[in-house]
Amino acid sequence: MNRIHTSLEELDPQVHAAIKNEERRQSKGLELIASENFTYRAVLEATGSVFTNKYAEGYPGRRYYGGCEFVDVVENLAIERAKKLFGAEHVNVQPHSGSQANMAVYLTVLKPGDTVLGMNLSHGGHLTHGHPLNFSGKYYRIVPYGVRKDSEVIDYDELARLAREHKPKLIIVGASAYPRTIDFDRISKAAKENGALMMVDIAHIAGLIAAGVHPSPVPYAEFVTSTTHKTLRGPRSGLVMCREQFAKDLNRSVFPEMQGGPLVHVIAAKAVCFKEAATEEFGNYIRQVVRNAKTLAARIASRNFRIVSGGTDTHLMLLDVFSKGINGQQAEQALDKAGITVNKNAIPFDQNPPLTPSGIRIGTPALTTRGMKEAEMEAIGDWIVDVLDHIGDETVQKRVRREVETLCERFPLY
Ligand code: DSN
Repeated sequence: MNRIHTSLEELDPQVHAAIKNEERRQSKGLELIASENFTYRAVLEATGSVFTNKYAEGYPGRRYYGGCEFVDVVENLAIERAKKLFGAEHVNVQPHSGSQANMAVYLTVLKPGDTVLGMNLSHGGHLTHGHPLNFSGKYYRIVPYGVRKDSEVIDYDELARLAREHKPKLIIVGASAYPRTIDFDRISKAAKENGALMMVDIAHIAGLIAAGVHPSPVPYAEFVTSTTHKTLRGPRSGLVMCREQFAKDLNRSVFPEMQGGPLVHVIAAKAVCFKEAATEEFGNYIRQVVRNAKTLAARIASRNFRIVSGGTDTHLMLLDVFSKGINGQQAEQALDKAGITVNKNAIPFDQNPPLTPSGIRIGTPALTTRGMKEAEMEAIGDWIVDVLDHIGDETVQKRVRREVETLCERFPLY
């Protein structure tokens, strides 16, 4: 028998078992990592489709390989749907990830050594917005901006001052651990006054923007980048939107400058997720994500935990666990034992190192996909505090784990 017809279970029992175990882990635990979600079965089907076999360097209608007629169908669908969803003039759906979406923009408008303003990673920014160990921090001169110490909200005045002082070529906006609405209008004024271009990375809040729950940066920024697997609930991937005037240069930066063949199976899945994100049902989902986050934050705060910036406007919150004498790593590990998955995270002006930071980040997109609502968030808030208030107490962890598993049985995955 031709080995390509053999099932995964038979062909590779070890990989098959790991996938089955991961299915079990995902369904029996509470997934509160703010950047994760449970995607559609349809997206899993598309990413597991025969498009994985296809090379398609180039763009629709202009490929370097034959046999691309159906590739063009899915890429055009993805482009047109994303344009409509976000009101963008031009979209490139080929970046394999959010990092590559950002790199494509930098390659389009920057030269090595150019000055860029980006949000400090320790204030909620992202690795690819200029961290010294990332390509963005190595090839460009990064001037970091951050949040105010008193409010823990972006210091827009300081950002404008830095723009005046450094005259950056590009201002990068967007964050991976920032719970408040971002004022794109205000930042775009600072950009325009100082001759800077603006790029907004909406990876975390793309679903909120698609649903109209967070203001859109598209009217303000020359470039908008995103991932598609967080609040958008699609496949693990990226995209770039830009003004028409940059379209040709951006396309050239993605291919051939940065990538070779696109992942067509993932582009097909992106098309599916953009279609769904335009529906009323998705809007209802996102509104529930935000209600859930607000409820969870309020419940945790009511039990004397400090929430960074006092709460959330979005799908995520940062919890200052160091104010209770524990670090983020201890908190992450204790919650893990209780079946609750979060990630340790720096908080603004953190006094502790990145591997043992002062906070944890908690988000509601995945549990909301499972159908959980305010009542479940209140119970989960109590369990989180019970575990953290009794750090290292295995009896509490085991009790919470049992309650978590009972709750998960009521909200089956797939
Ligand atoms: N690693 C992602 C997150 O967790 O926010 C961002 O790339």
